[in-house]
Amino acid sequence: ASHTMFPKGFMFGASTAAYQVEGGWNADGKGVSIWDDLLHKYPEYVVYNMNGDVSDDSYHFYKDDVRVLKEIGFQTYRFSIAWPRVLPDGTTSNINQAGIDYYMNLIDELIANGIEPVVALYHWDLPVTLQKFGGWLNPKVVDLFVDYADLMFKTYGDKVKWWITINEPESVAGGYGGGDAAPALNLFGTGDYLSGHNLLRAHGKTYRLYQKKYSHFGGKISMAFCGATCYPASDSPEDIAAVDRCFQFSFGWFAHPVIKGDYPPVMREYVDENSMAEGRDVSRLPYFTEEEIQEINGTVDWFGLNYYTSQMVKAGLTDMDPSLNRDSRIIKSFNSSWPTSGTNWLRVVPQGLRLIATKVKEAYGDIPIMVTENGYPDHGEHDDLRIGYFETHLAELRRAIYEDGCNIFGICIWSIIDNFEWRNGYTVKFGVVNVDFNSPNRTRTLKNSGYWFQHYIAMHKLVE
Ligand code: GCO
Repeated sequence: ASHTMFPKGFMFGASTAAYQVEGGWNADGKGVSIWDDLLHKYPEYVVYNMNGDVSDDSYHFYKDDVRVLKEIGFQTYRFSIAWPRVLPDGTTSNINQAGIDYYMNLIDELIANGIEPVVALYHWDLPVTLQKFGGWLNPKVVDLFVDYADLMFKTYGDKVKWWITINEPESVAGGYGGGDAAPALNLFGTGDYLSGHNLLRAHGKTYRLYQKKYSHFGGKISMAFCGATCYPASDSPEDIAAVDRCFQFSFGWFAHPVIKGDYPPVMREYVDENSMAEGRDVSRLPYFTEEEIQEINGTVDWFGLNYYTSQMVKAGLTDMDPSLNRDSRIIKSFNSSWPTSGTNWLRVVPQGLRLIATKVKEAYGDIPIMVTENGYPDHGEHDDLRIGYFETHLAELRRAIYEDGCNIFGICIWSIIDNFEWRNGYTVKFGVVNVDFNSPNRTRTLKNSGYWFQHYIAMHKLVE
């Protein structure tokens, strides 16, 4: 077979997240999320005081989303459920039927159009009622998440076969440790590890619950992992070791526990050592009990991989921002030859996608991989650069499949429509479909990249 095509059965899809597209922030009984709360209290957190109150208004125009997905030919759609839309105060004692209906209608509309749903339970919008007692810092949230997941599996489990518990746990933890996300807490080196610990517990318990109560549905569960894809700044053994730490402190932080039962040894060693040097009695990186290890070990059926860009790394502490690399002792930069994009954190490095797929295989074996995010940001004009981005990344993906034997069965690009890009608001656009934010019904129209995908996917359907 020619390797200009993907293997038969390979799935092409697109992604969104509730807060980024839905709007309807208080419609029909929805509760307030930590993103609603943060941006209502501190509008200046986002450029031009933008927020997700209305956004693409997918809450009202989800049929238009399905229409463009279908027009392009996407076979899967990855979206997230807003926890406070279905459970306004975060607990199952108060169910918002309008919210339940919204996702049921969306799922039914997708299935009626031959598009398979891939559903994330948590893409960062915690009910603010739970943040009031610490949010993910509080182990009680673990059980509330499991109750929420239980209701979602019960309600949608006969229709949804692909589940993601947590999207980018590292980014969620960042929200507690100085990262760019709600609840925007600055507990670097403590809040991040503790919230991450509870995310892992929540994931493990949710997986076991599904096994016990819902395995007859035959669904498959994962997380969408993110992290840094790193190239060594030099051939020195120190920089080569830094590349491994770069992987273990990002992807490994969450993937290692759910696949091997505990944190990566190098992360344990470095954080323990620093904690001791700080005169602490116990490590800032919490420990799992033996029982928790049993529960968490082996709880992903597939590997959700988010990839956008890569980094150059070298070993060392920096005095620019000591907090950021205090534990991992790596210094990141971009290779100056990598093309820039419409946002400062993303350089175009297609070969990094192949590299990270092979790293995942090397670290975790033959687990099936779906690329759950990959995309190119611009300011709305240079959409041909987006086409180039996808063309080269998809070529690297085929190399990973055919030349490196990686078990990659699909991709969901980011994103189907332009949407609320967190602190960049609506100024940075990732959609293959344009949204007219001045029109009341948020008119969606395909960009060049949308038409390009339409052709690309149609060609692929010829594969036998
Ligand atoms: C995520 C993402 C998306 C972003 C995308 C582009 O899952 O990480 O943050 O929500 O919009 O990655 O930045």
